[in-house]
Amino acid sequence: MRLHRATRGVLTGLVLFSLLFVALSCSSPAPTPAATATPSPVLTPAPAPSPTPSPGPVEVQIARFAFSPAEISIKLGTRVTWSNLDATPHTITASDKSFESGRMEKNDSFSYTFNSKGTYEYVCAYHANMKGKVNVVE
Ligand SMILES: [Cu+2]
Repeated sequence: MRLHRATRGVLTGLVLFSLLFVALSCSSPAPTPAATATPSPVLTPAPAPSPTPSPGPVEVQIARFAFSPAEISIKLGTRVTWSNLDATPHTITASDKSFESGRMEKNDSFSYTFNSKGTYEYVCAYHANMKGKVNVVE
């Protein structure tokens, strides 16, 4: 009898507790504060590269024992960069000796800025059949 009463008491407690819980959860929702507009860090765009009046650089690849493109026409003051993609070493050797890269291993690059008008022929010092030409115009 005592046990039964105790059980009833526990059950009543449970019911009351659940009711209380339901009542609490059903109570009118407290006004949640509007999400405060925290100033998120503004991503400032990277400064635009200053306009360069000089013509852009020109790339020439050295691949499979050939210059590509083999002949280019550029404006005065243009910087040309040759990159050796071959596993074999090459050179950029001007016929008039105005520029000379020296031995270029794979992935080496060599740059030269053409500040005089004219036609520049060049070869690879190791492979005479590798020929290239740079036409420098105004
Ligand atoms: Cu070569």
